[in-house]
Amino acid sequence: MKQEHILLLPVGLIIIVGIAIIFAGIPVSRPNQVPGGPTTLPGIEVRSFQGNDLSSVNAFRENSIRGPQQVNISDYRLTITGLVNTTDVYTYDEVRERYPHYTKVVTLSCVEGWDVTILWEGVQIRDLIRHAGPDPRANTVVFTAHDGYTTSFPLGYLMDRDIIMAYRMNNVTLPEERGYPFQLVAEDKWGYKWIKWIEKVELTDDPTYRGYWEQRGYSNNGDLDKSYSSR
Ligand SMILES: Nc1nc2c(c(=O)[nH]1)N[C@H]1C(S)=C(S)[C@@H](COP(=O)(O)O)O[C@H]1N2
Ligand SMILES: [Mo]
Repeated sequence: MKQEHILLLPVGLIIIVGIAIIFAGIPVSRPNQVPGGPTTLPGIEVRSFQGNDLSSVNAFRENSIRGPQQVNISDYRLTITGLVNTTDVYTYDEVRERYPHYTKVVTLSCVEGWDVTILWEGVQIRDLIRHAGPDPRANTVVFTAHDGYTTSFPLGYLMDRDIIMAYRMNNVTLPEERGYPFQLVAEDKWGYKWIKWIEKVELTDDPTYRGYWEQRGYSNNGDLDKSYSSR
């Protein structure tokens, strides 16, 4: 009896060491790992970033003119056209693969009195406009969305600043009701300038163009630090 007990220790150790050797030899998969960088796992919404508390991607009031739009991504095309050297037409993947990505925490404020602070990720719209090559006569950019919504900006606002066209918010893909595939992060502008479900970006020489809400009494510049009423 005594001898059997003494044998248990080395036998147990051999089994444990054996299991450890087997597991050490099995390669562990590391998705999306950048050498030396963190492993990014998709699908988890972040709620704070560099000291900023972020709103949830679900903390919005859905008040779009025709409700949430369902964009079929295999049919989806983004067109940059109008007063440009060449009209560019992109698929969803082409936009994300061909241009550098940027992230930024920006607050969206709606004229209804609510706001949300979100970590946005996307491409800079000026990179796409530059690629199309603005004609010297162009001074205005009109955006059109899947629901027929439109809004416009001075060309200078989009070219002189870091204006993001977002495809992710808080590290998750834009949900359908938040503008999938793309929403413009129109910094320092009222929420009605943050066009969702963007399909067309058209350069024009008509600074008097008025978008959907702008035709209904909201200011054309949409500047946050000014009244949104154009009357
Ligand atoms: N295509 C489209 N974009 C739109 C709208 C819309 O009705 N259609 N509403 C605008 C308004 S008034 C606001 S406040 C913001 C709200 O964005 P959210 O729905 O993601 O919160 O979207 C803007 N972009
Ligand atoms: Mo709004």
